[in-house]
Amino acid sequence: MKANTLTFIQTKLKEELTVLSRKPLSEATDEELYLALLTYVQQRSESKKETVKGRKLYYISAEFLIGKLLSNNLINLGLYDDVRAVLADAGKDLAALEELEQEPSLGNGGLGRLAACFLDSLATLDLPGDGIGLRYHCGLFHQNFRDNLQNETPDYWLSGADWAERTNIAYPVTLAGTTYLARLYRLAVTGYGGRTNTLNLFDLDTVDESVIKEGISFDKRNTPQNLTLFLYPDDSDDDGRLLRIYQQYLMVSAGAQLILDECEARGCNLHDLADYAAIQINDTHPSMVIPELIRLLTEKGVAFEEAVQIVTDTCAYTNHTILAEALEKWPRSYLEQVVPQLLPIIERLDALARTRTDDPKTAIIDESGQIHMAHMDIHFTHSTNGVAALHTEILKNSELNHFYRLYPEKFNNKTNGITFRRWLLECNPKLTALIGELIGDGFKKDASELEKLLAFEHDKNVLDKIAQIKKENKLALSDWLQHRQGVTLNTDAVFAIQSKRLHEYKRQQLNLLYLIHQYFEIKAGHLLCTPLVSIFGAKAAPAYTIAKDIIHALLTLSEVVSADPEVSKWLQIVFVENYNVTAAEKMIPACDISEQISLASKEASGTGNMKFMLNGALTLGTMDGANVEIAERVGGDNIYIFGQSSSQVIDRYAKGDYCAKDWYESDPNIRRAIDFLTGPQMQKYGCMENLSRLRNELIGKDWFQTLPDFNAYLVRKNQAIADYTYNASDWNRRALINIAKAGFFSSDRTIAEYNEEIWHLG
Ligand code: 26Q
Repeated sequence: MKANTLTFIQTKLKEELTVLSRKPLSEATDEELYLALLTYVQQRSESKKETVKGRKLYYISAEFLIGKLLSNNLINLGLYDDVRAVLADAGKDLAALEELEQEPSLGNGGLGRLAACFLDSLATLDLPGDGIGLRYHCGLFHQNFRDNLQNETPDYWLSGADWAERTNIAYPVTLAGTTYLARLYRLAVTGYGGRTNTLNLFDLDTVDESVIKEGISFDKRNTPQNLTLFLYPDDSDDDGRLLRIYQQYLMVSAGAQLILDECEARGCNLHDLADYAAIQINDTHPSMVIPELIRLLTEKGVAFEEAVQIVTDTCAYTNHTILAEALEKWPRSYLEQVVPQLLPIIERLDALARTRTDDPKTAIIDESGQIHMAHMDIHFTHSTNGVAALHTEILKNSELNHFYRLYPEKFNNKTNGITFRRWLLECNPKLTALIGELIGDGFKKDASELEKLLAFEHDKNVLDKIAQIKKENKLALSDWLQHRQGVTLNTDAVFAIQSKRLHEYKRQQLNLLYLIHQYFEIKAGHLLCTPLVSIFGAKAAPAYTIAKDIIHALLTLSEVVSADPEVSKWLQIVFVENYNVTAAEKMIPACDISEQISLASKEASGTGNMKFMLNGALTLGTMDGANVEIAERVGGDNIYIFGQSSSQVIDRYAKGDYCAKDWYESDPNIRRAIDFLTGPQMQKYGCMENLSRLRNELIGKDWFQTLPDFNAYLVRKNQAIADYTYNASDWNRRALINIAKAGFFSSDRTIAEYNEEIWHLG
């Protein structure tokens, strides 16, 4: 582009960036330009901050998986195209600058990413809502593969320029008798239109990355140096569990002080706190905010009973899991050691709850002295919500039924959502442009407008364009993978992707058994109708042995397949290393078949399922979590549902009569696939210890009932591949229907529901 064709805005922008980078743009390095853009975005977003008059939300969460911020902020501020043009004019490439940014991986998976999507929607909807969390020095570990095994190394994301600004604000927090200063960092959250809100992240000045030893190990007892060093990937040992309590209390105590400070500065007299603040507790990790706020209020002269009422009116709780083992409960001795100041309050809350019911299942402190965080949340907040319709029903009818009977009015559902700014506009610009040409740009603010795409259901030209964009996105993914891990994809193949944390209930092992089965079929001359590229992205908690064994089996199988020219023509298995938000943004737009194959009743919602659908993939899934609502919206012809229903699964657990061995013995396909795990081909590239442990687990236990769903999965998946092959134009039509029906899954809708029914902001 010639300078004289630059618009006025672009000329101004060029001048400002030149000043900030202190050189003519064409002479500035990419690093200098990145810093200049960071500063420019910070200035622009600052000007969109608003003073708050009414009720303000504090979304408190141990995780905010925000992903890279440069492009996201440029899009939200409406600067993306101009910045790209100005840089291009100077011979610079915005994509190269994006590469320089370290991704802040301050979350494990869905729960953390949801918090990030919610912040985007709050700002976009012009609602007053800030986040409160921790500034981990290392985000979720970096995963790399060696000898087909997962290795973990620290993720030093703070090494470059980062977006969070250090403040002079610090709050005292007493942990195990020692007082620390929790330093506040502020990160601007831009809305698409709307306003700028703040993500408040706390840290200690004394944290020291040099205490990290081999891999991701460190001295877990050196609190001043390690407190915010790592985001916790698991809770597998006692020292780690204690450190987790340290982290949680640092976050909630500093957070509660910040909330009270801000509210008092706005004229709140503490008795009316609930008129100034709404606090959303993201799972049980921030639950100690309840006793901490009561402690602070009573210290400031509010009577205990009133403080309890104020906190109940202010706080609401979101449950993200029905896995009993994931509901946090802490031995009383842990809390006595770390936060003795909370114990008398928790005891009074326990006693108060016992005046409401004598049902021991709802006790906060149980007879063995365990403290149940979720129980405290339900008793002492005014709202408990699940994250998809099925999940909320299961909570009400089984897992939390005792509470539901006590407080039916507190229970409500808020089906999760995703921000379309990141998961469509940013990650799939070509599809975004096509949609804009067809129905205008209204869908960017009002996702329900995507339904207008239905008018093009039979327009061959549009359907061809959708297919063409998918192909280009496959090529882009292949290039990216070639650059990153030396793998080139067969872009003529159908792409099936399963990307999410590695967990047995998510059943990557079911996909594994399918792939082994196909290996045998191809060897026997029963070819697939189209080559299949099966892509995985998943991190396993470092101490989760079976999850790591599943990764090992998939990596080993991938080698077996690629070494066999007969099979590799038809099948390619690719495990993307270090799956994170940045990788997801490349993978999701390239997908044809979205694998959402959790055991029905176990996945609370899932949000990846929504991202894939929005980008035109068809779901292959069980009737679990939000898949149920996706199926409801797109209709049975536009999704591949298989497997046991949640009620069948729940019944089977209740009866306790599932026996994996019976399935292994009676189904030759299942037996052949499981036995292959320890057969000679796998032995050649894999480790017998891992592979036989996995085989034994599948035959001897299979707690998440992979085997009963195996045949249904095989049939449905092959049906999907056949439809993709033999009826391409109909496939593209169904992809369009998925995109058109994705509007409901915008986090703008979710946040509007939270606001109308729980928060009442502004
Ligand atoms: C607990 C104790 C100690 C250490 C770690 C943890 C811990 C950490 C993270 C427990 C749970 C998590 C994360 C849970 C999570 O991501 N849940 C997912 O939440 C999504 C958003 O609601 C849902 O879509 C997914 O279905 C749900 O699995």
